[in-house]
Amino acid sequence: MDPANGPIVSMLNEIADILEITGSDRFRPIAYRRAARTVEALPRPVHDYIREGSISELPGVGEAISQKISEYASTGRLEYLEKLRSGIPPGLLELLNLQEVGPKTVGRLYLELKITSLDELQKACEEHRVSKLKGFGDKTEERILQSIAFYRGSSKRFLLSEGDEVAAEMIRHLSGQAHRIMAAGSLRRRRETIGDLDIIVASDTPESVMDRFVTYPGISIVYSRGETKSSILLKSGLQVDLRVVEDRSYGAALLYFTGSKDHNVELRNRAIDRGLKLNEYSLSTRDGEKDVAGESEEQVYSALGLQFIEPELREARGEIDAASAGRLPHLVEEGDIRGDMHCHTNWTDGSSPIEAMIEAAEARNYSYIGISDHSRSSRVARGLSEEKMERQIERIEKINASGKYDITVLCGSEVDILPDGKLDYRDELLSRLDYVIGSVHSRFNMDSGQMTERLLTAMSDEHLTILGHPTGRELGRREAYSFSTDSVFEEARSKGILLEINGSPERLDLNDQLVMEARRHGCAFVLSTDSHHFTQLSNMKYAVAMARRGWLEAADVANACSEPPVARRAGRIGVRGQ
Ligand code: DGT
Ligand code: CA
Ligand code: CA
Ligand code: ZN
Repeated sequence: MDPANGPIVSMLNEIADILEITGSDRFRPIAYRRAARTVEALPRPVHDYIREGSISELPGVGEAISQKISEYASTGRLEYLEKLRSGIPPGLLELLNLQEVGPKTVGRLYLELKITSLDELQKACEEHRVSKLKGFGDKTEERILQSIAFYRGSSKRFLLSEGDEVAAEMIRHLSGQAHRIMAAGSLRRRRETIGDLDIIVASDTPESVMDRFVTYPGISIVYSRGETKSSILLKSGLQVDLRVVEDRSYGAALLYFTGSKDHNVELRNRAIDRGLKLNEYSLSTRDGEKDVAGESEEQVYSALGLQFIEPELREARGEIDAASAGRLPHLVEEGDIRGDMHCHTNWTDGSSPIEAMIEAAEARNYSYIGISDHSRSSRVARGLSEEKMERQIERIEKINASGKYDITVLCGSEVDILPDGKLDYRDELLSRLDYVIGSVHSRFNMDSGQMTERLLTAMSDEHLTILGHPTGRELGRREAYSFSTDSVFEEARSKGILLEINGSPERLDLNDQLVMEARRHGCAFVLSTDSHHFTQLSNMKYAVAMARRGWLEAADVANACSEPPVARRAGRIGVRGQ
């Protein structure tokens, strides 16, 4: 999505939510959601379409909605929405953040139990008033309570992708005042979520940097404003810490504020062992008289007798010993990736046509792209019937034969792993596909034994190429389902089934910890985006981030090879150990 369109999409969805909560109309919410999807898929800012006068011609955006978009785009507010908001208690909308609760449920909780906030909902569940409602039961009540706790616990951290957006804007905002500038902290280490943002600036005029910092748009509170150190809270709830240092300390400061804390502790001890002192200003002699290094991180690591350690590895997981022995892995890079194997199109729940996905893959200089729409049981995702799947295979054969594109287009499918472990298409159809991603999209709450059986059954199907988003977790929304990673990773290794590292920002699945665990089993991986729009192919960087944090090299990654990972059984996957 074009970032400028984000607020408009939220605005349209909020209107739909409120209309649905109040139940005043059945069709208007659908219209607003459709318009939101249209705006989300626009390649350019909405302002351009308003200027060109083409806004009301977009699919699903009629006269009434286009007027609202224009009002919001030009004034930053919408009278209609403010009126809607004032008609319901303000706490109701927060309930929509709960995984178990949609707008219709919120409406019923409000009308039938007078529930207007998270606290009241929790109380009502604890007093078993919710399970008395028609269509609700003890189980639902239990699940609502769990999602309240989960939401409360997780809402304090931000997605890495959200941090990236703010960091990029902040760097743009400050760059006129800085010699050098970088986001440090967990963001630079590419952790899956970030607690706050840490920005390091090298400048001779710290005062002007601070002046500029506190004019950042979207500030809610200025916590502190000092000579070299300031902190703000943004309206989104994200805190930003800023440090300004001299050029000669930039590397030492970057190192210190990139962390992790445990990595820093090990580095400082190593400095002490060598009669040196390391802090955020420099690496110096013990008495602090003479600086040994400080301008760059490379200098500091080298003066400590270490290879340069990539930020993603700085988690005190053995990287300092490895760097000392000259045995750090040569981490996989985004530029190593030759193709994306997990892409949805407007044949199912994606919003771009096949051709747009291919062109986006070409623009990334890939050698191949795999189309993997949903299978028939994924009803919400408009999964393809067997007939439609066959038509898509033919369509992609035609596209390849046309010679219109330089890259190879593969026809795969993201096939549901059904509750009994069977794959969602008949064998004959599966064998016509170039490859099969098997994913769990239903019945997440099985116990660990059942879920392990389910996955192992799916993996015993010779058509399965890739295990998709293997744990099913969605950050801040749904926890991983439980299964024996030992059994599943062992089976993946022995059968040569690839484990997906899904780079969709709210999935990041496998995450870094599980990547490490699977790597120890000797598994091979595929890095993909699960794109539902052609712009999302750029999420590959998040899959790469998890891979790097899991110490993977290009040789561990099937789609870092020029041959696409398709013919698993024929042993053509060019991956280490296969
Ligand atoms: P976060 O924000 O929770 O996602 O995680 P970080 O790693 O960004 O942590 P943060 O923002 O508290 O601090 C940034 C870095 O500054 C941290 O990774 C290491 C360094 N740092 C902060 N406090 C300390 C400390 O007390 N001792 C040491 N050695 N380093 C610290
Ligand atoms: Ca931080
Ligand atoms: Ca911080
Ligand atoms: Zn999926």
